[in-house]
Amino acid sequence: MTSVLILNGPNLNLLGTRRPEIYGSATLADVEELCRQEAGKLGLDTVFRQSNHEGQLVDWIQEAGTEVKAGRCIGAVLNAGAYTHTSIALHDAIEGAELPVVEVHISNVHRREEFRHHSYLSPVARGIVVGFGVYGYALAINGLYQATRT
Ligand code: CA2
Repeated sequence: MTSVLILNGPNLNLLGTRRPEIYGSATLADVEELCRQEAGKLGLDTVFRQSNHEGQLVDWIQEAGTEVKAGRCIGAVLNAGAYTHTSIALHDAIEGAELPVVEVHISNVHRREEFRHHSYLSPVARGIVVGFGVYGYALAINGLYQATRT
């Protein structure tokens, strides 16, 4: 069965425990379930991961590139958290792996602090979903599916 990778970066394990005014009340486990439901409708398996470590995310992106080339995965939905705004390593990993990525942010980063307005990942992403809460993950899975099927 073909899979979709859902990657979550630093502090997203705290979802639903603090800052509900920004991130809502869903936990990361709720997001995983939402992704499973949405991917299931498209006939896709879900691989759902979170790490607070940049290098771990790089490793997963590289592995996903291999899976895509083997036809076992359509690409990744990536909420890289704060690494979005800092990480040339993640930019290079996505580019190097030729991994189809949809960048997702729960909050509308453009309505927030200036330092959240720039993304190192957007130039190498197939698409971007921001500001729709955790429902953005469902939108991103659908967008990735449409963008990669030919
Ligand atoms: O809006 C998003 O999804 C973000 O990627 C979330 C990141 C933030 O650094 C980005 O600028 C935008 C932060 C994730 C941390 O989430 C927390 C959840 C609950 C309590 C504390 C942090």
